[in-house]
Amino acid sequence: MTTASSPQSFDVVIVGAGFAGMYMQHRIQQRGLSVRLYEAGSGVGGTWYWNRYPGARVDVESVEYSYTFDAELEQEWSWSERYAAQPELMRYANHVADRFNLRPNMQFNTKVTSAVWEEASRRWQIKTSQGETVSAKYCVLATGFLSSGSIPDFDGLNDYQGNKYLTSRWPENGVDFTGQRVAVIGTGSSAVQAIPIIAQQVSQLYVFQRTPSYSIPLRNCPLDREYEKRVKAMYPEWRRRQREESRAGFIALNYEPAYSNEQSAFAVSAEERLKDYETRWESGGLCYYSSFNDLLTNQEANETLASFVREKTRQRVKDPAVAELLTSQDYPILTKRLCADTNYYETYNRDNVKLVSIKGSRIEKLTPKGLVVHGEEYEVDSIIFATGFDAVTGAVSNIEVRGVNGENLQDHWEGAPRAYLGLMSNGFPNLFFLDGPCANGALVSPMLLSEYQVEWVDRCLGFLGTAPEVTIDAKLDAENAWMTHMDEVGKHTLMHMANSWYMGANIPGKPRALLSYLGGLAAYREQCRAGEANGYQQFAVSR
Ligand code: NA7
Repeated sequence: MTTASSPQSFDVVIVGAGFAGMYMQHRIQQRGLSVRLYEAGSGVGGTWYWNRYPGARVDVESVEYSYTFDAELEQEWSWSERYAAQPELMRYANHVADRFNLRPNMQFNTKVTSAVWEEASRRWQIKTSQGETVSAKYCVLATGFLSSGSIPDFDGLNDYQGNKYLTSRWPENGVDFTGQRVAVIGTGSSAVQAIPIIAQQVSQLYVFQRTPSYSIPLRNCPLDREYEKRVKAMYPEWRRRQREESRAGFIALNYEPAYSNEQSAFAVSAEERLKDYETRWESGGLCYYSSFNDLLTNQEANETLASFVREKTRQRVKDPAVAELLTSQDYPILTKRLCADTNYYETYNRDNVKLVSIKGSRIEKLTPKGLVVHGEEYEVDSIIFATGFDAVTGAVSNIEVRGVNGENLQDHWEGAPRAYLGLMSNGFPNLFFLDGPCANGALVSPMLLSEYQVEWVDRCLGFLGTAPEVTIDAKLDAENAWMTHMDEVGKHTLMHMANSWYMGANIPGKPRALLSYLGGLAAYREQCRAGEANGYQQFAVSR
């Protein structure tokens, strides 16, 4: 019974109403357990709720980037475009929340500020920004790996008197840049999507590029209804292929690949290789992730694709000097997130767009009127920070999480996050991560990964049963072995050659460490299956 002095109690508290948190909640509700989901935003959708910048859209085909767990949902929902834009993804998230009756157990505009394990009750004591304390037998952190937006600590940041916008916290009612002089800092996925649209409104756009991305044309279009019919008829088989055969959790359905992660780039002739790259270029999007199997492990193989993409890029840009800046990548392709764009490079052919390279240099300072680079001041009405995220660990580190003996999760993660299968950290019983560190969020479609993890956690709760004091904790040995395996797999890739968010290298002071498992979805599923086999022997279960 809850009294004025005892906290409200739930079987499960979930943090985050993105796609992972929503599905987790659905499974918990189906299990008949009590659940409360806390969400900082005022609605569902997670990353799509916050990232409303112009041009925001998914770059995995929508028929693949959607829930797979409910056949009726799959059949009834119809996407309007090959790659849905943010508003449509929000409609989908809201549809799911209503269809599965999730809202009554959700509390919006509420951040979880701390989660502290109480040994005596074997429960999590959870505090929120609304001043509540609740208790939960299980806590699931579905906080997302790209949710803690980052603005670098530029000199003079607060001196600037114009408008400041962060792509990942875009104003709900949009922004009209008509006639303005605007600066965009950053050229990652968000900037690559936003720049072509913003350029059409502004009088002058300055893009400040530190590291050029590699970008492939997205080739978005209205969703062909015949194609949709074909997909819907074949969904069970295609979903199986996504889960069991793909490395990345998507198979680029539109493109029936000749080579699908099964052979080296050098197992075919140069002509055949080029033909594959050309076909994928025409198909668009991220389908290079399912190309040859050594692109991420062999620098020479990687260069065959990188040089192909650089050459294609040069053809899109009229001014050779600008093209040179846009193709001066000094890291292997795919070791930073590949971008997929609509007219990104062509935008630099406009008279009102200027690319300013700060490679090897930096933004010196912000002034009341603009920003200074190479000693030159650029006066602007607005600055857009497309500067990325404190990825993977950022959102979790904003919560004070204390486990057994009061150990702080951040101390346990000092140097690098640690989590067995990316699901649980030793010393933090009954606490699960979804789409968190040490799983393969970096290179696997988050939709597929989080669905799999949710189902894993759900099965685990079924195994544990309903005894009130039951606990589960990843054994330290298992966690250590997983970290060793993760490093082993990562070591054989080229990932360490780029300063990416995959490596925590985009945030000054963040320890440089591989944050994701790079073994591919099928291998990850296999490891997770092994982790639950034999009665969860890699876990300490106490009843
Ligand atoms: P990204 O991909 O991390 O891009 C951030 C961009 O901001 C990138 O070009 C950075 O350059 C740039 N940046 C960051 N800090 C600075 C400073 N101090 N000065 C200049 N430029 C800076 O974030 P996005 O939001 O675009 O995309 C994130 C993910 O969302 C993406 O991977 C997809 O999974 C979807 P850098 O490359 O670090 O030199």
